[in-house]
Amino acid sequence: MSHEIKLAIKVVIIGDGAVGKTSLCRRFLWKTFTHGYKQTIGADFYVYLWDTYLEELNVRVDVKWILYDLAGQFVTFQEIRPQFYMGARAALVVFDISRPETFRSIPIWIYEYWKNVSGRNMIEKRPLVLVGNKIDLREKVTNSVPPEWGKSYAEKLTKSLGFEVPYVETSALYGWGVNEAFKKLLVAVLKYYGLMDRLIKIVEEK
Ligand code: G3D
Ligand code: MG
Repeated sequence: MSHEIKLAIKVVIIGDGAVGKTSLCRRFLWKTFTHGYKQTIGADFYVYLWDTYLEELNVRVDVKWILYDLAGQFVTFQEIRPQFYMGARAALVVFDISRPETFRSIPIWIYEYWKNVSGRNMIEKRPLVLVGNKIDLREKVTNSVPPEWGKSYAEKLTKSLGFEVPYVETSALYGWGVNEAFKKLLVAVLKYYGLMDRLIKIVEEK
């Protein structure tokens, strides 16, 4: 018999403009979703119910994803930035493998996420998944970011943080790796907040 847990997770999708944040959300949300566009807060906001199965634990997880997707107006957005991040349990930090400068911005985005997430003006190092998007363009550009760069940066973060930061490559265009990115994000959240241990206990007790 499998077990079921339910949880709601607020996630921020961050990274430079045009790396594919909105496309990744849309690709992930293909089944059922509600979409409320809030121009005044400079972000798109989606709620998506995702019923998934974690093979390792024989557990069904019923997730309510609350996705905050930063819209284009970078400058206008500066003042309300803290509200966007506040309370996020995790982040998808996205770059475009066909534009190396978007990879170099990653530390700035991570810092901004950690700085604003607690709402108490202090750094709180919460979980994230690093996403290299647009891998369908890898053969088409000359100076693409190789997979090793993404992997090695995620490994560096993992070592310094003491919790795993996965690296996933995606193509929002073709749907490659998108579900995997969200599954890794889910496991990262379960591990970081101690829910994985509780789940293992529940499964073992049965
Ligand atoms: P953003 O939300 O991060 O700003 P968008 O990015 O999702 O709006 O995407 C920016 C552009 O990149 C769009 O181009 C989109 O179609 C394209 N794009 C997003 N993901 C992929 C991908 O995986 N592969 C490729 N080849 N293109 C992608 P347009 O020209 O449609 O505005
Ligand atoms: Mg967008």
